[in-house]
Amino acid sequence: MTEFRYANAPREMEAYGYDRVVKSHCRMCHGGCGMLVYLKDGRVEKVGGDPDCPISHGTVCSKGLASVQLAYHPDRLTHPLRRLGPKASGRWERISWDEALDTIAERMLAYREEHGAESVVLGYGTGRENEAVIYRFANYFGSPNVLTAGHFCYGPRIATTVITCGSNVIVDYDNNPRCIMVWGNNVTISNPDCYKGEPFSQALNAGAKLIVVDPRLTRVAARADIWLQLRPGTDTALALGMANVIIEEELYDHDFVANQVHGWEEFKARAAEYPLEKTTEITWVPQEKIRAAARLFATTKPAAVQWGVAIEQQVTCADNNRALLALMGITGNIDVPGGQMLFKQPPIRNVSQFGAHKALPPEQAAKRLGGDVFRLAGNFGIINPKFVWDAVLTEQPYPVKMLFFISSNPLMTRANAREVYSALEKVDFMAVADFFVTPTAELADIVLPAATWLEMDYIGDFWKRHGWLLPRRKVIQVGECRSDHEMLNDLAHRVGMGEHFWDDFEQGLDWILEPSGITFQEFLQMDHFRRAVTYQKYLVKGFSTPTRKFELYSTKLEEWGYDPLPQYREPPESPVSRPELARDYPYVLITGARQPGFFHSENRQLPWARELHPDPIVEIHPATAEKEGIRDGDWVVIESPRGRIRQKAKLTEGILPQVIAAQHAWWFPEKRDPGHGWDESNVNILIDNGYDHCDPAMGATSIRTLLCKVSPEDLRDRSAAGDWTAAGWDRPVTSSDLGRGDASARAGAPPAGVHSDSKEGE
Ligand SMILES: Nc1nc2c(c(=O)[nH]1)N[C@H]1C(S)=C(S)[C@@H](COP(=O)(O)OP(=O)(O)OC[C@H]3O[C@@H](n4cnc5c(=O)[nH]c(N)nc54)[C@H](O)[C@@H]3O)O[C@H]1N2
Ligand SMILES: Nc1nc2c(c(=O)[nH]1)N[C@H]1C(S)=C(S)[C@@H](COP(=O)(O)OP(=O)(O)OC[C@H]3O[C@@H](n4cnc5c(=O)[nH]c(N)nc54)[C@H](O)[C@@H]3O)O[C@H]1N2
Ligand code: SF4
Ligand SMILES: [Mo]
Repeated sequence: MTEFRYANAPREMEAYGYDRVVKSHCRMCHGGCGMLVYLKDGRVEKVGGDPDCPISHGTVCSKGLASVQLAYHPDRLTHPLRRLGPKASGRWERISWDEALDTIAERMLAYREEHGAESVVLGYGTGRENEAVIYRFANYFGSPNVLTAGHFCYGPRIATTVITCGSNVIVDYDNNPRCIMVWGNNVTISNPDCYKGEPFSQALNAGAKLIVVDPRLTRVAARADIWLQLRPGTDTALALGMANVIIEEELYDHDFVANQVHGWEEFKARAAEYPLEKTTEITWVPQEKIRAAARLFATTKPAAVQWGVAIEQQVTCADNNRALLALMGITGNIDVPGGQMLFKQPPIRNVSQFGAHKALPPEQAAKRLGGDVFRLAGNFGIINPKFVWDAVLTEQPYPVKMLFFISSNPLMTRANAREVYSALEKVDFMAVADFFVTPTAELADIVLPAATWLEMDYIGDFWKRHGWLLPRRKVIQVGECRSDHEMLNDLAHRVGMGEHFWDDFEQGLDWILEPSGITFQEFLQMDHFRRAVTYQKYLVKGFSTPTRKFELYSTKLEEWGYDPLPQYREPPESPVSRPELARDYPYVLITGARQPGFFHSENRQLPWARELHPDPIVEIHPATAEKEGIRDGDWVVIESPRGRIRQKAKLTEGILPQVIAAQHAWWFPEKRDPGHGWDESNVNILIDNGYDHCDPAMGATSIRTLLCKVSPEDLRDRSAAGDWTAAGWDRPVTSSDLGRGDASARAGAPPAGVHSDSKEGE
């Protein structure tokens, strides 16, 4: 195994008695940060940032630092389990890998035989670099149904960029944008997808102007030249209002518009529907601020939009994306240095080739759940989860008999959690691969122990659009844990698909790298690599779209029966669209803003992460709190027409009085009953997942804008609510609840380095 020399490593090894320092690549989130892993007596003692990493430059976040606490957590699954009692009884027995995989294989084959391959649904949540192997498995098996978070996360950015300009657009931080417009993103906390907070912060330090579009005063918003505190869910209107200013004031890039775009006149007419007065009325952002932001963005070159998931989790998901793409395009910032890059993949087999999408027979692809309803999503193989729950619960349009979740906790992370519970409870057979027995896994028949990034060899970041590849190196083995790649490779042989897989998964990694002429073993000798970056490729070949132009007017959306131009639509549940409901539920609820330390439902068991956030927090404006009789730190009840949950109030002037922001994915691993408090503070209980609450093209569920009310928790009321467990109710979580003694003693002290999120104090 390659061991690396970084300036301080030998000194640290000597001073602290480490045996080895190994360079690897973190994956406590979507990945991206180079890590140095310090080992002693075969155990990982600590991890720290790798200063040579071209993406993170030595910085790491609080989740990355807690990797060791995850790997050696006393509650971790270390061998496969089979459920003994009824679902959620918490009774399990240890079984061997052979027994577990044989049982899963037997069930898969039987369901395929009886109900068709489509009755077996594989699922994952957010991107964890196992997607390609999961798709490969499903495609060769013949199931068109891979359930992901892609309907409302990142999938929309991929789908809309592909139809508009051929590929996802990435901010070119290497060439210092002079103006950055952060839209629905909190990059220094979330470090998502292709981005880390560090290069963004460096661009600001180098003098970039900053515009932030966010209903909450984030730390990034606090640094902004202009902060547009919009009404949640009104992004398309705001973007079109800005486009209108840019067009009216002739601030657009005349050359790009004349030569590269399709549908300029139509787009101009659409933008003209959003004069400032109307835009302000819809968005609640003052006219002069919209005008100032439009001018700043259009006149500072190069400029880029750093967009986030908030724009996707709305009914105007696709139109939000397309309106922002229009702003990037008409200001001439596409594929220019310091603007919005269209990167080229390194010469390897990419995720789509590895995923073997062509192997799925067309008659099976045609059976994809909801593929003909949300047609933009359907064309990218993306499913809205409700179709799966419906197919389990009603057997329409056909029965789904088996769910196999590999890295997902849908009970905590999908809208209408009570419906999710019913589906997981009813489904004939369910397997889950995870690090812990989560509330979702408690409903499974078989649970498989997954390996963390410290326990696997892999090609880091190979799905991303920034073009870098970094080796991930296996340094430890914990129990019988196996990577998702290895377990699926093994399972593939057991369901008769061995010819499309490998004797050993390392051969699969060789196959990915083959076009570049190196093997995985040779890759392990390298730090990283990337294809040379080139700009303005469209000047030679045009854009990879049907018209070869940058499509302001989408010919694909038109073909699929949608409005080819972005258009604002009022959220289905807002004070404007539902004034009567708003009398009882007067506040606009946004959910899910990312927290340092946690990754969705993950890390609640890790002491370093939980210490940052012991309790679920809901942000409320002081004036609203006063009106509702709520004090800072009170437990409050948040209610929507679907149900109620409890979180702890944090009063802040950084939010509008009409808006409430609740955290998502909260469960309580320290509660030892099999429910682990999944329905106490789970904001997804409040959220409607009906098809009318989804984007018509992408199927994105509106989870950022709904109506709610808040009130102080009535203690008598609480004991009457039978569905809330009482264990651990009033006392703060303690380290012994989390099994801390064991894990943190082994984890050692945090290493030096910039913790891009842990300073935020949000
Ligand atoms: N209300 C609301 N809900 C949301 C959001 C929101 O903003 N608001 N955000 C949504 C978004 S954007 C997303 S992407 C989804 C995420 O949804 P999920 O991906 O389902 O969320 P996680 O809680 O991260 O669940 C992942 C599970 O996989 C396990 N795991 C982690 N890594 C691995 C691995 O390598 N292998 C295996 N086998 N298991 C692993 C973890 O222990 C965890 O239990 O949540 C969505 N839910
Ligand atoms: N620490 C941590 N990091 C994460 C994750 C995590 O769970 N924890 N999850 C990962 C995943 S899967 C994803 S998708 C990314 C997401 O990362 P981001 O895109 O940064 O997403 P959020 O922090 O959820 O939301 C960003 C901002 O959008 C604002 N917002 C809410 N509603 C609206 C709206 O209607 N319009 C606008 N313009 N803004 C709005 C919120 O106030 C918030 O500050 O983070 C990834 N990284
Ligand atoms: S942002 Fe944090 S969790 Fe994500 S790769 Fe970097 S250190 Fe790891
Ligand atoms: Mo996500």
